[in-house]
Amino acid sequence: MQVFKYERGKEDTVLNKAWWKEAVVYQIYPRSFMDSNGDGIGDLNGITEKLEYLKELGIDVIWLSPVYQSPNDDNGYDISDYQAIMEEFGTMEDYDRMLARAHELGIKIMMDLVVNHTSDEHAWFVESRKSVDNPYRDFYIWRKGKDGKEPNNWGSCFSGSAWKYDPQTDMYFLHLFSKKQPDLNWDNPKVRDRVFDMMNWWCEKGIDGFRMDVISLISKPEGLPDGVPGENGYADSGCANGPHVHEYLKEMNKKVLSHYNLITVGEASGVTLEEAKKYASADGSELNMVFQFEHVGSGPEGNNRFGKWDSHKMSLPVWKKILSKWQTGLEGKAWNSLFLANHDQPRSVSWFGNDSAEYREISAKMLATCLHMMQGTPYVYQGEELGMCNAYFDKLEDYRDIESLNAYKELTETCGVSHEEMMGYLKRISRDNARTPMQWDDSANAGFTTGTPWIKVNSNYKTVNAKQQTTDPDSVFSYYKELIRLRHENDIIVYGEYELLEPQNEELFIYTRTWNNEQLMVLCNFTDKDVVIPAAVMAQIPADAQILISNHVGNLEAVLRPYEARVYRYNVK
Ligand code: TEU
Ligand code: CA
Repeated sequence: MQVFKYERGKEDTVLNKAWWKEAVVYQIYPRSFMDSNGDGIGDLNGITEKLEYLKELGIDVIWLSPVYQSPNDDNGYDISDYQAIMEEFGTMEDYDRMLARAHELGIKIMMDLVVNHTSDEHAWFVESRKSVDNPYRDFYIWRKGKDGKEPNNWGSCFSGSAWKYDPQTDMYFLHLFSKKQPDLNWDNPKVRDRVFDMMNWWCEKGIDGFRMDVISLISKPEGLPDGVPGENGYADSGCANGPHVHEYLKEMNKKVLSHYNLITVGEASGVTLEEAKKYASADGSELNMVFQFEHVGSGPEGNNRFGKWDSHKMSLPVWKKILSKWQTGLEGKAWNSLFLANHDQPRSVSWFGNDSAEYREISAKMLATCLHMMQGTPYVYQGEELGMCNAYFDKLEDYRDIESLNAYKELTETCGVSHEEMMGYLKRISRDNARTPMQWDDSANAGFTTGTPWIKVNSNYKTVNAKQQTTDPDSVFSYYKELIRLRHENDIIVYGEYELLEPQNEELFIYTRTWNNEQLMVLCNFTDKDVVIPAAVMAQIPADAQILISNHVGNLEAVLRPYEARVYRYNVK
């Protein structure tokens, strides 16, 4: 296994350095990564086949979306056995082989830990629903109905009520996600112990970390009170950052995490800066870092009538303000994770950049520069390093995602949204945009499968694919490779202090990073026009400054070309 600087016990405590701060993570969504046996579904042997590709890219850690046994109501985020592999993905032997090969190549594996809920087919839930005095009854959250209706007005993240009636015992169980994802009762110490045992089992196997699914939701508010209902009649559960969440994470840290040298990241929708300082405190008592989602939402000006189904785009000043708040707010106190995309978001180049033939590549490189030069641990989502785009499916039948399909039904049937409007939302923000198969080459199905893929391949795979890009020094792939190399070689990119310049500028994102007596000036043009760099900024760049990286050749001194990104490096006193 690759040895990192600052392994456990060898951390540079004075400077607060850690290997996971210096690492770059790559997220794999296994179902869509590589199919090794022609059934149209990506699998573990497919991942093993492609590890060399990731080695070439230079990443340190893979975040593996769930590969556990699952009936796939939510593509593996509904787990029926935490210690078994999903049949479609392979066997535990395949898993062990993948892990061993990754370690040989110096790549670490971070598992997706989905423990806010299980599948309703998990043995615990099968028992739990049998009777009110079953030993597993209190593993889940059961309540009596109120006046023949649900126990409260909480809505599920996947439409409809967050409660499902179970005739067996004439009671309802809570499911913040789909009906097949009942929420675990974290207030029950037995639940916590079973989860911690399972985590220790994976750690003993030699895995290197956990990405914790909706970990901010595990502690439910006392008395499960009604919330303020929205347009569809349901309220937000208000479970984010619940009363005991930090207590439970400290317990997890004590009983599991602190015994191993792990990378840990909590998915924390609804997290505030103050809360993040607790989850990801530099004192190491909970997790290494969290994912916050403020910068990938529709922003304070979005109308939020239908939750995420809103195509408002934040203005650049608002977006910069949010990202900068997280940069400076956590400085020295906690640690950021940096991402623009994942399996729940649209493709970054389609949402934040410009995916037209003319600007796709250069804007993808600009976005990468803007993100990877910040302080935090960067996450690359599969295909992002190729500049893969949204699927833009025209037909509802092409969508697979439970969130998209349920929302289509609810919004068109009960909220008065037209078919056309909803199809527009789906094209922009359906999770399936990120879930089309990885584009390996220009052969049939982009080289992902020899069979029929479980979801359609993006029609642009003949021009956008890994085979073409790995050999092209000017490709988006090669650019990512360079960004990753630079981060590994320059402490300033990892640890430098961040400062935003020109906050009101509507076209340019400009910031500095300062470390010891060096500074980086990061300049990004978010428009398809030439933009003049403000004179005050130019004045700060000394004549002998070097260009560390740029996505444009033949830079003009005081002008940024459409989607140009340029990073200067120079000494400061
Ligand atoms: O997502 C958590 C989450 O908050 C989602 O509801 C998110 O807001 C939504 O997908 C955005 O459209 C995690 C996983 O990342 C997601 O894939 C799962 O479906 C979900 O938890 C349930 O496990
Ligand atoms: Ca397969």
